[in-house]
Amino acid sequence: MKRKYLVAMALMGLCSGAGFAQSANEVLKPFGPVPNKYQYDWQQMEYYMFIHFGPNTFTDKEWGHGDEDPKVFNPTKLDARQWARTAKAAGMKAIIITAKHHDGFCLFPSKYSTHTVRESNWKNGKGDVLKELSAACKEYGLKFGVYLSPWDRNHPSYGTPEYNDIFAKTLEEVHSNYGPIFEQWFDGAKGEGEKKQDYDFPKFYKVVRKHNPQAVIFSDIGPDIRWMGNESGVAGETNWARLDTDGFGVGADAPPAKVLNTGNEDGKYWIPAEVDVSIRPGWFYSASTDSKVKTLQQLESIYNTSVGRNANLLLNVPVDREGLIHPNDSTRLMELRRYLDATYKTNLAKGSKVTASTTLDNAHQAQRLTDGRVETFWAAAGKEEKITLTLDLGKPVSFNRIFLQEYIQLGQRVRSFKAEYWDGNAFQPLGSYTTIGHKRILTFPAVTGSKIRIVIEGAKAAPLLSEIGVYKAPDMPAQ
Ligand code: FUL
Repeated sequence: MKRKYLVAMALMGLCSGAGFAQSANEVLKPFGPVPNKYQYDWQQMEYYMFIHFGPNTFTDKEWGHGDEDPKVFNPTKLDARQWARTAKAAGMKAIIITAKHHDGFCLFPSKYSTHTVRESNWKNGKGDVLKELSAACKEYGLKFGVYLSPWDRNHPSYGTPEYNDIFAKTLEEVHSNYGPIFEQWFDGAKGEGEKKQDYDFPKFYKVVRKHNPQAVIFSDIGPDIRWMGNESGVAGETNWARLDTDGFGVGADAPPAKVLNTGNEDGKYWIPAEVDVSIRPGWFYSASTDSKVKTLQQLESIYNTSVGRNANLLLNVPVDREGLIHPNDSTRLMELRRYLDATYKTNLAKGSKVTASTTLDNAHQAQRLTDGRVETFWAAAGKEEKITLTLDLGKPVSFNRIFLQEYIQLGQRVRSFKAEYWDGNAFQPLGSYTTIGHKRILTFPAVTGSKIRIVIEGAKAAPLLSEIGVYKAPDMPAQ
């Protein structure tokens, strides 16, 4: 009896140390926290625009004091359709604008402030930037999002208990008048040594959920999307979409930047990272940075260290004093678009023969990895120690990018893997890597190979991958 039991165990691979087979129910059950529908939809967006605009644009400041004359805000040719057209042509999926930055100035005629577009000369005080931009986004099929800074250096009630009500009402104005809103951005910056104010975030979240239940809420620690700990565009090489937030807060109370950068491997909540970075040295427009717009090389690198590291990219393109996106910025955005299109036009893995050392069942065959659909996936038959996926390209092909995607709807599972290519004689290493998540882009100098091998060396549960792509990025044009 005992012997039979051991034989059966060995047959199932249970004793072998090579891992163990699991039932489909086990493999396909969510592992740890998983994205809700809105977080999942948000993750598919990958790349969208941030716009910083307000009195700072006209005073050449990054942080306005709140005592600026509202009349300084006077764009002469403001055209929100030009912004939306540019974002669309850049391949971005949305625009998030600073409806209210730290100086308190509202880009809409708020009832709860006397420091708004209404007090400016722009359109004789009759203008409303949010109205124009939300309409332009609809026209161009883009989603619309808002940044509102809780820190307010202008509002007289800031620093008193009433301020939380005022801020909640301001949020309500925005969320009830300009929706649908896909993302609410809460800034963690808060003037140290200035007036003290404890923010009532639960109250603010309630307002957002009531009017735009589909909106994802961003702050240092979520609840839906987290900051990734720096403003240079570089998410952690290891990047879990999970975070432990119990006992933490926004700003000074946030987890260390290093933790936000990588997430927590066993974090209790699904809180993926968003990379916010500016195309110029500052967040607001300044003529002094016209010649300092990031290069194509820098932008592609940022794309790889954000979208390519399981994060979404929120790229700031500040509007200038005329109320337009400056040609230097839009030229660069188009260069990046062309470069990415040229890179990802042809998936060299399409049509290749894909095999796996383990496969759960017919419905989850390795061939699914190249069907171009994130909804279908290959599933391993269990959490084995070493799992090999081999792509036979049929002939030697030159490539310098590989991307992989996990089927994140059932959790983030892969913790380490390596990539290799067949040079005709042997498998040669491309590199060793850690997490995958929604998307991982591997970049390396071009190699020529007829096969690619992905070896998953560590997984927290049976790995589920939806896509693998192989590409050749063109040479960077001389800068
Ligand atoms: C920071 C702010 O202080 C900057 O001005 C900018 O808005 C950036 C996106 O977030 O915390």
